[in-house]
Amino acid sequence: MTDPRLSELARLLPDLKLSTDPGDLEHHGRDWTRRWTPAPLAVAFPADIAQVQAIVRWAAQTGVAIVPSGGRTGLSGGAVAAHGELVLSLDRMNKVLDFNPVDRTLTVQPGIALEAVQQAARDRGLIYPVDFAARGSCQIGGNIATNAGGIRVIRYGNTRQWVAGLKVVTGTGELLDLNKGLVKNASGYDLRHLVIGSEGTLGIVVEATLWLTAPPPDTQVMLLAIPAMDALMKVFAEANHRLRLEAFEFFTDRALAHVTAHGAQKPFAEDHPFYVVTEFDAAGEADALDFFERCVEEGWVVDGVIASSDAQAAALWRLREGITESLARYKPYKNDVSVRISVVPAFMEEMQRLLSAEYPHFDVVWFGHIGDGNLHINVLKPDDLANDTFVSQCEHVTSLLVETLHRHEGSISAEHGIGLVKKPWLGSVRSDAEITLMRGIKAAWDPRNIMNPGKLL
Ligand code: 2HG
Ligand code: ZN
Repeated sequence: MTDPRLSELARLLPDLKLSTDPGDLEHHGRDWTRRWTPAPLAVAFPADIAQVQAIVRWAAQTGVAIVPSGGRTGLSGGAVAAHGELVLSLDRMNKVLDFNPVDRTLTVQPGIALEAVQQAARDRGLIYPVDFAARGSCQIGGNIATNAGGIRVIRYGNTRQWVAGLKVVTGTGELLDLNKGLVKNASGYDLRHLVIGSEGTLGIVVEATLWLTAPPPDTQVMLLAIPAMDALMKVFAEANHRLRLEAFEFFTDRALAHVTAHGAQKPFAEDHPFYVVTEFDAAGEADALDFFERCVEEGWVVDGVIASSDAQAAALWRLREGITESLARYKPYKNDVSVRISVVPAFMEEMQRLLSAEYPHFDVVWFGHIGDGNLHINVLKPDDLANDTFVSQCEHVTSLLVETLHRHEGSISAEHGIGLVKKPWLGSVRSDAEITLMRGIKAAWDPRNIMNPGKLL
């Protein structure tokens, strides 16, 4: 530890695992955005809350910024450490601490993977229903810090809905114990909800109590081929009316081309412009057939398959969940937007028109949680285009998006957060008065500005 600030930290906490190994700095200094060169000062791996508090107090004294670090699967640069920050990894705080069958709560440390939380719930005959493709790598602390959404929001809501209590270390090193698992607690500002979605800028989640729920009855998974954009939301309205939906996800022919080139099985002999994967309670099997027949009669759906085994259901889901990975090698420029559900068709049509007029050479891949009005738009870099030109053209794409979203009263970030990537556009979704209040809140929780500075605000 040649840096005197690190020597001081090592002296204060002789048992703390602290690394300046170049491999660790590289690995823990970045998230899935891959846009910034990682350059943290060091990576700390605290083992308990007391160590987290001591690290934060040391940081407040020395002025070293902290980047809280979970699974770093984020797509907005929220967990990037590119300016000599201390990465505070929660990897070692990854245990289930308690289960209460009466409250139906699971208390966990923040570094536990989402998939392990889901498994712990299943082992106790219940479910933790927030779910998305990064489940194996992302951590619950990061899910809370970003209010993660995913593929079952339509049924269960975002992470926010499942957080019964939170322990948080603020920017002064103070430990807050928020809400303590209460269902009802009308005692003023709910600070728990301020922390959820704050992207590590207010404090570090060091323990979470999560609500669990009963598993749904058996579900069925269906893949539909859809011939035109305006049919998409008609199919959604019909499905939502007739079925008890668990998920309603869409992707385009471009997305399917990438995911099948990456190893997934092509589902239909013919190609179609749009596809929907939907999952719903199996109890409504007859309704599912009625729904399908109606959609076909109306010409909204031209082909479909219903999974007849768990393996087939998994294969259909892979078509949707494998998209991000299948695009990764193109270093896509990602956008994650939302509009009201009813506005989706008008917004998509307008945006498609603008993009094909201005950037006909771009491979633009649309997919996402269309039943929540949440669309992912990935722009892939053409091989023959210089990286700088690509980035500046993509920033222009984002400006087009921002204008179009503004007209349609949407948001520039639906579920991926603001981080570094969308920071220039925060003002397009939040008023000056809101941003002033947000800055005031940040200053109250983190007066030395050491908690993930430069992200979000
Ligand atoms: C998803 O819905 C994730 O699969 C990732 O939010 C989206 O890669 C993306 O743009
Ligand atoms: Zn998503």
